Parts: sequence; structure tokens; C-alpha cells
Amino acid sequence: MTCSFIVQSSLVDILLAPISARSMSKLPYLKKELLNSNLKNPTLPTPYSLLPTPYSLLPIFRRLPQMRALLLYPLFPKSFWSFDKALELIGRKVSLPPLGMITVAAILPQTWEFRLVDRNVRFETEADWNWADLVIVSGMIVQKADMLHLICEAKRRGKLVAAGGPYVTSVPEIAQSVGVDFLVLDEGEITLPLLVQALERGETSGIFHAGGEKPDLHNTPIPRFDLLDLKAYNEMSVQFSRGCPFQCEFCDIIVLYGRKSRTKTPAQLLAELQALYDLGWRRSLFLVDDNFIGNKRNVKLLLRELAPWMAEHGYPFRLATEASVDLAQDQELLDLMIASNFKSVFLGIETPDTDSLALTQKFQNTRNSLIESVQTINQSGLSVMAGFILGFDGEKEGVGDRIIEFVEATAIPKAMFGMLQALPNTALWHRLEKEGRLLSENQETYGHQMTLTNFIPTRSLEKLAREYVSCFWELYEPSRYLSRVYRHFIAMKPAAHKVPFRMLELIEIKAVLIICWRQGIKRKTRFQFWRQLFSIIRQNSSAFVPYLSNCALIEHFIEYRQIVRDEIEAELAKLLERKANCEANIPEAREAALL
Ligand code: B12
Ligand code: SF4
Repeated sequence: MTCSFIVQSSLVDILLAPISARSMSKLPYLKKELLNSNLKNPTLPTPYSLLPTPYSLLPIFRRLPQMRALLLYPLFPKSFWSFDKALELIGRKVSLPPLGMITVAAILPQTWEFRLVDRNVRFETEADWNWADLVIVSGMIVQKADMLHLICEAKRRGKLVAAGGPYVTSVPEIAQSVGVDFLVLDEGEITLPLLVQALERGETSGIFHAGGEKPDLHNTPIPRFDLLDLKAYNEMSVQFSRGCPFQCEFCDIIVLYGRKSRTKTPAQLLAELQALYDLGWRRSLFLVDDNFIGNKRNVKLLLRELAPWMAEHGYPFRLATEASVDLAQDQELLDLMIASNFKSVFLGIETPDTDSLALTQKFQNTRNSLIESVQTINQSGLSVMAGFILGFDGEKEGVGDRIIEFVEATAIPKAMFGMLQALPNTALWHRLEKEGRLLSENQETYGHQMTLTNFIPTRSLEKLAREYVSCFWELYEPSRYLSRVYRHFIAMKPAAHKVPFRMLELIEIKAVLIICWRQGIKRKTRFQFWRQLFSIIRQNSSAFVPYLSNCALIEHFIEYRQIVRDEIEAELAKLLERKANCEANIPEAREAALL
């Protein structure tokens, strides 16, 4: 293993600092003992007792084999992704579980005790804090504010805190600035053992990184799904691969997880599915791979084993994933996915403008007609969700209208939008930094749909923002949305296999009744809703459930398009005001000049 790590200050150093001259004679012994002490055996005498206080942490180290780790997953801000209204309808609290956290728990010594608190499900209690020897926090960029809050809370209570995951890996300095003890960067398969070794040596701080090495996923254990409150989640997640072979300029996947798509073995993934099956999970499952088809050879090997497993188990999970658009060019792969009960796929379309795609190095989207690719995938039997971005360099006016045309032509119901954001340390970030175009203002929530670009675009930001808002607004006009949902599911090839009949749960019956009440009686689109519903039942009854649940999402989109409009307009107003006020102030005037 070529990984490197830097120990900032160890318990040894802290302990030795206040020792009097008399005890200095014991130093070599103490240091050696501390480094070698076998903390896995609590009966061994440890040298700690020889040392004076304030070593409030000492009991923790004595308990190392049975360390109590409190895993805290920070809050997500309300966003396009939170689907609050739809979740409420089916009595769930969150869409997806923190797979990174339960993977971390599986990698750490299994003699430890774990308690997971996903703060999107429930808040931690004082009893949780008191219980913990070590607090572990993780998260992505949009969880930054709550993650930093948790680190401060843990430090206020005198707890040891370790932080890791995608956000701190991209920007470690911020967690450090609020006093985190251990920064455990990169992928945990490599760096978590370094944390454990440091704790075994009695150290109380350190930074561990993988030095560019990427772990082989063949050794990744089954995530600790048992730590989750399964009832709270709408979907479960598993991961087969990490990394992506492409090189889109704005993407931080390739920075964090590399350009080689590393996969687990089919047996590993089936063991994860079996674990979920044994825990009683019978609903949707999201394969959260960065690009599920990044390693086509290995993914086909998996699917050839997954399809019979699914059939033997009576298709217990509906599968979804993310993939690149070149999926459309591999009919064998599509057929294998459908045979394995994949129901939907998220595609990064980004923009219908070929020039922008080439500029952002998303060449894989320029090789074939994007419209035909989406139609092929849809007609083969997968429902398509897609992501779009506005604000690429050199973008011509009217991109909002071109996106609307594209989405209407392909009848994609759920199209996600955002204005381009430069994520820290991506190729885009470095280029814009070199060109002096990154905005100085620190944006708290990069990456969601309610912020302007965090850099100076090549065209008027005001016009860009207005196009974005009106594109969002028009696409989620209720009648237009319902029509897309209908066209999408009518075009879709009926399901290849029959899923055994199961009685609906009470909460599901209630949800269907509420959808029918809202869509079929309250809304002006009620006639369109019923007409389409009966047509779906007649022509493609296997699409009845996804059709209905997609219809229900209009409640979320109507609310969300209003939030996007209000927030973007408020940001624009602030920017226009700054432009008016800052003639004398050079850097601000420069930023405001982008209008
Ligand atoms: C599923 C997912 C989501 C789900 C959230 C699920 C959830 N509850 O966590 C949803 C769909 C909601 C989502 C949304 C977004 N996401 Co997201 N998401 C992912 C995805 C595809 C998988 C996450 C996952 O489960 N990974 C599997 C686990 C095993 O990996 P991991 O979390 O990295 O954990 C490993 C290591 O990081 C480490 N580790 C993790 N935690 C810790 C903690 C400690 C202490 C240690 C030592 C180690 C450690 O060990 C683990 C094993 O190696 C990742 C990409 C990825 N490959 O991870 C993006 C990713 C996390 N998302 C990202 C982004 C930007 C977003 C959005 C902002 C996108 C957008 N434009 O809207 C939104 C924000 C949502 C919002 N506004 O509320 C970025 C984050 C970038 C960053 N630097 O923080 C990522 C990396 C990918 C990307 N570029 O899009 N996302
Ligand atoms: S295809 Fe997706 S995951 Fe791969 S580099 Fe491009 S944006 Fe990143």
C-alpha cells in the first residue's frame, strides 16, 4: 500500500508535553509502550495510568476494542431532490440512506459498537452524545453547514471527532478550521485502517489520505444496513462500481473516485442484495454508481447473475441507476438490465447544444443523436430521468427554449435543472480560477438549483438566470407535465416479466386515494388525468404504478418551481443592487459587471 498519512499531533506528544523532569527518564519506555501497546486486549496494563491528567480521553483508549462510534449524517437543505411532498404521501422521511456511513461502519472493527443518526430522519439526543467515544461525520457539499455545526457540537462536549466523505475530501481545510480531530480523506477502505491504527497508538488527531491510490472494491464489506431505520427511507442504495471513464470538465466524480471504473464482484453485490432481502426490504433499490455502465464487461457479468437471482426471489426490488447515454448503443446491456428488473435510469444529458458538450468535454453525448438515444432507452423498457445544465461557456441565448424542445421531443417526465456550478478542485474550477472568473463570495450551498453560477459566465448572468427560471416554469406547467408522463409510459415497452401479486399496504392505498383526489378532482387537469389513466390501463397496464407515482410528483414540482423562481429572483435583485452601489469598489464592480 503506497498510501501516506500525516500525523498532526499525537496523543503521545500531548501526553508527553507536561511531564516533569523527574519522569523524563521514563520517556523512551513510555513512548515505545504507547506505540506498541496492544489495546485490543483490555486486560494488558497500559502505560497511561503512569501519566498525569488532563487526559479525559484515556478511558476511551482503554475501551478501544469496544469503541462506541456515533455516526452522524448531516441535514440536506430542502431541494429539488428532497421530494418532501411525495415522501409525505407515502409516509417516508427521506429518499435515500447514507450508504457511505454504513459502509464506513462495516469497514471499521466489528468489535466496535455503532449508532447511526441520519439527521434527516431524527435528531441525536444528549444520551447519544454521552454514549459516544468517537463521533464520525460525513457528507456532501450541500450538507456543509450542518456538518460543521456537528463538529462544533462534538468538540463542545469534549468528544473526539473524525470527518470524512466527499465534501471534506474536496475541501479539508474547512472542517479543520472548526477543530475536527481526524480528517480521514478519500475512500475509507484505505484510510479508515489508518485511523484505527492511530487510535490504537493513542493518537488524538491526524490527517489520513490515500496518496492517489484507489482501493480495490473486492474487499469492501457488506454495508451495515442493519443500522438503518428502514421504514424511514423510500429507496435503499447499493453500489457496484466507483469512478467513470469519461472526463467531463465540471465533474468531481473523476477527481474523487478516478477515471477507472472499479467494480465489486457479482457475488459481492448479490450478497448485499441478499442482506437487504433478509432484512425484509422489498421496495426500490438505487444503484448509486457514478456511471453504472462505466465498465461494460463487468456490469454484464453482474447482470447475467443478477437476472436469475431476481427471478428466483420473485423480483423483490425495483432497480434504478445512473448511466451514460451510450447505454442506448448497447442493446444487449439494455436487455440484461430490463431482465434484472431495472425500471429507470438517470442520464446526464446536460445540454442539447453540441458546441457546449464539446467544450465541456462530454464527447460521449455528441456521437449519436441524443433524442434517438433517449427514445431507444425508453422504448426498450426503462423510464428516463435526465439532468440539464445552463451556463456553459459560449452558450448562445435561447438555451432554455432548446431544452424545453428537447424534453418535449423525448417526453422525459423528470428533467432536473441547475445553473452550472464549479465544484472545488474540478478541471472547471481550476480553469476558471486561472481565468480569474470564480466569484469571491463563498456560496454556502453549491450544487443545488436555487443559486446563480458561482463564476462569471460568458454571457449576461441576468439573461441566463431568467432563461433558467422560465425553462423550469414552463416544463412543470401541470398539463404539459402530465402529457409528458403519459407519452413516456405509453412509449415504454411493457415489463418483460410478471411480478408476483402483493397486497397494497394501508399507506399505499391511502396514497393512491390522495393522488386520485388531488389529480382527478381538485386540479384543473382532472379530465386529462382520467383520460390518460384509462388509456394507460388499456394499453400498458404494467406502467400503471410508475405512471401514477410520476403524476403525483407534480405537487412537488409546482411548489419547487415557485421556490426556484423566488430564490433566483431574490439573488438577482441582490446582484443588481450591488452593481448599482459598487462603482468605486473594484473587485465588486468586476463581479457586478457580469450583468
Ligand atoms: C446517492 C447520491 C446522492 C443522493 C443522496 C443520498 C444520501 N442520502 O446520501 C441524492 C440524489 C439526494 C444526491 C443529491 C445531490 N448530490 Co449526490 N451523490 C450521490 C452519489 C451518486 C452516491 C453516494 C453514495 O451513496 N456513495 C457510496 C458510498 C459508499 O461512497 P461515499 O459516500 O463516498 O463513502 C466512501 C468514502 O467517501 C468514505 N467516507 C464516507 N464518509 C466517511 C466518513 C468518514 C469519517 C470516513 C473516514 C470516510 C468516509 O468511505 C466510503 C467508502 O469508501 C455520490 C457519488 C458517489 N460516488 O459517492 C454523489 C455525490 C455525493 N453528490 C454530489 C452532489 C454535488 C449532489 C448534489 C448537490 C447535486 C445537485 N447538483 O443537485 C445533490 C444535492 C442534494 C440536495 N441539494 O439536497 C457530489 C458531492 C460533491 C462533494 N464534493 O461534496 C457527489 C460526490 C457526486 C457528484 N459530483 O454529483 N446525491
Ligand atoms: S459521464 Fe457523468 S460521471 Fe462520468 S465524467 Fe461525465 S459527468 Fe462525471
